[in-house]
Amino acid sequence: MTQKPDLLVVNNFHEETLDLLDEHYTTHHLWKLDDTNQRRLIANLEGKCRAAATASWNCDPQIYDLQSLELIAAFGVGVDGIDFLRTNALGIHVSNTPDVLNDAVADLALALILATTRNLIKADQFARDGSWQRGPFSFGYGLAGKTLGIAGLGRIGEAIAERAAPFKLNIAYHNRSKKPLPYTYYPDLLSLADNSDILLNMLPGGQGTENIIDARIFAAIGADGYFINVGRGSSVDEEALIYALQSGVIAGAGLDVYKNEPSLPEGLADLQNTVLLPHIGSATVETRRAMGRLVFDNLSAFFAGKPLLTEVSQPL
Ligand code: NAP
Ligand code: 8YV
Repeated sequence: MTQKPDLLVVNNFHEETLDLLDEHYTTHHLWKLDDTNQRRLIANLEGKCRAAATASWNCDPQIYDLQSLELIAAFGVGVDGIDFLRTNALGIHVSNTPDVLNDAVADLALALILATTRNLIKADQFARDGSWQRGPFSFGYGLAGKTLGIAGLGRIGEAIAERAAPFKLNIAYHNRSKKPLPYTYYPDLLSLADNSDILLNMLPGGQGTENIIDARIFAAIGADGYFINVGRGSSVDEEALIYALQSGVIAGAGLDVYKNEPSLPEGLADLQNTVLLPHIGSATVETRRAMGRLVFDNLSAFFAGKPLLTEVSQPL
């Protein structure tokens, strides 16, 4: 019987996928060990372990000490957890899980837009706790004829735009480059915010987008406007967001992502004009399974000496 290849499992990103990896590889679970044993494991794997599997947005930097590492197979599309300065310098390949999660994340984005503009979470509470007996629930805002501005019209952004059109929303977007699509393009984020009733962030995280959504953007969204974030919390100046929500600079916000997950910024949870979700964009049984399968397939391709299915190249 041939020996199963060694695989470093960095964190507990998806139980079902970890079981699959345990079956096919000699797995070494870094996340199960204390600091001393983690360092020991990395040293012991030197020369014999060529691949690691990790969550894409969160990766233990100790793995870069493993000089025999050639592949990081990441679970997730947003690779802001990977240090590309180091992978590029060390010649480590990186794969991620694009496309298989577009539908789930786009569905969630639409759900969040509706929940926020129609105040659905509070309405549910209102019906349950008897408040309804004392009078009707407050009005929400409609979508027909409004403009949804998408910051980051990529794979997921396009899936959101397709879903938004049947709600009679006009679509506008900002990317660094214009696409041959029938949506209104704004070459800068401020103009997009200025011309949107709802601004939705679908940008990747990382240095290029850090704090890009700041007080100026909230002022441009305006007092009748909403901010929705399904991209990354790192793109948002959260202090400015909280101030904008407290002082009526914007009407409300629906958020799936935050800067310091799983913590929320102080004061956010007290605000009634928000819908707050715990980073569940891709969290369906089917999607997480498909993401895990893609991690597995990238590893299989690597160990078979074939090209990776979904390699990320991140020029710096
Ligand atoms: P994608 O296809 O790469 O789309 C990203 C878009 O953003 C591209 O169209 C790109 O266009 C634009 N962009 C990138 N950097 C920019 C910048 N500095 N300024 C302006 N536009 C910029 O990625 P995707 O698959 O749609 O995923 C997008 C992100 O969603 C991920 O990176 C991840 O952070 C987040 N995400 C969140 C969840 C969740 O659970 N909430 C789930 C999955 C993904 P240009 O290159 O033309 O600028
Ligand atoms: C996470 C995501 O990967 O794909 C991304 O970029 O943000 C999510 O799908 C998910 O939370 C699994 O860790």
